[in-house]
Amino acid sequence: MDDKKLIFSAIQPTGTFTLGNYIGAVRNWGPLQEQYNCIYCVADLHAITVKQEPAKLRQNTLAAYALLMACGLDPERSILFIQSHAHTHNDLNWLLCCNTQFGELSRMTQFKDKSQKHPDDVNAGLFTYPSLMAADILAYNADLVPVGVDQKQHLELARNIAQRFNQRYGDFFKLPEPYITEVGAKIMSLQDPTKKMSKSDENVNACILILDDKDTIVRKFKRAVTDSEAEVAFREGKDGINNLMSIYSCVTGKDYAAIEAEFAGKGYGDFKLAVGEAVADSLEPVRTEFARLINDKAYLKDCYTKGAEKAMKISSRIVSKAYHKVGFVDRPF
Ligand code: AQP
Repeated sequence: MDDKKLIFSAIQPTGTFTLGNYIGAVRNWGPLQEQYNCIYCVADLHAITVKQEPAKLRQNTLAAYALLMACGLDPERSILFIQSHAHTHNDLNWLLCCNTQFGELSRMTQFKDKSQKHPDDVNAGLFTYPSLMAADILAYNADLVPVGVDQKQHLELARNIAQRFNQRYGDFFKLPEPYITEVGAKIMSLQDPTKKMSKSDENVNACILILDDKDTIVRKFKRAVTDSEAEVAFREGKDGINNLMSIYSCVTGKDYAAIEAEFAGKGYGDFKLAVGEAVADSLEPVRTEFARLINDKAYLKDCYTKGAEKAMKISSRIVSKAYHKVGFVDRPF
């Protein structure tokens, strides 16, 4: 690789991407290919920290891979692969687990949220998720990690783990920096705007899936929870409207003042319709490209095979060095 900075990011195939995943993360990944060396993966290992139906997981993983391409990731310009195809992530995870404290993992908001959501399956993988996430990033010595604001805490932990490893074994890992866009870093649920929009939300009206058709998108926005006022304005206490304004701003490029002026004297109904239509229109090219790609399984396989080969080439060198640092006898093969 040349001297461009290296970007790493990943997304779980726990369902079709939401508008939150798209605005907060994935749609920003394509343009980064211009300036950086980029490595992106479909994080199927992370997905099984919550129960998944095997056939559905396989299907969702391929769909997520095709969706990343439909959202602008080019497998010729980026390394685009499926996480479980690079065993180096798990190899490094063990070293990092042994450099991660129980207390640190217990403080993770995602662990607390997900263990509350799935009280019958608070498994060790869910607990050590941030260590595997650190391994994903450190296996490539990535400089920057584009994520939504909800992942910032995990990234800070990844830096602490890397720092601890470096202190014990000598400088080795780069400390990765988060790369978070200003607007749209956290898109909230349409049904409970105090909660983030999530793929795995059981309420179908809470999230916009990027493959939803236009009618569905418009209908979901019409049902979005707002407040009892009627003024389209961005202010404290108006969580629902603030969320819709942030979404509208992200897809149209208009700032809040322009949006307030556009909807002055109009009701929430007009505003919700405008947001729905703008979102649906902006997602149309993604839907069309996805429909084309998902039917070309041979092409997808060729892309993810080459992606895994490239990912393994970089990460196996770094992970072997980390194994050596820790004091393991070098692998004979
Ligand atoms: N609501 C959101 N707003 C902005 N960014 C978001 N991201 C997720 N939700 C929002 C960003 O999307 C990227 C990929 O996320 P992920 O699939 O790895 O895991 P997640 O954060 O747990 O996403 P979900 O949709 O909530 O999945 P489930 O329901 O399976 O847990 C990350 O960069 C994340 O910041």
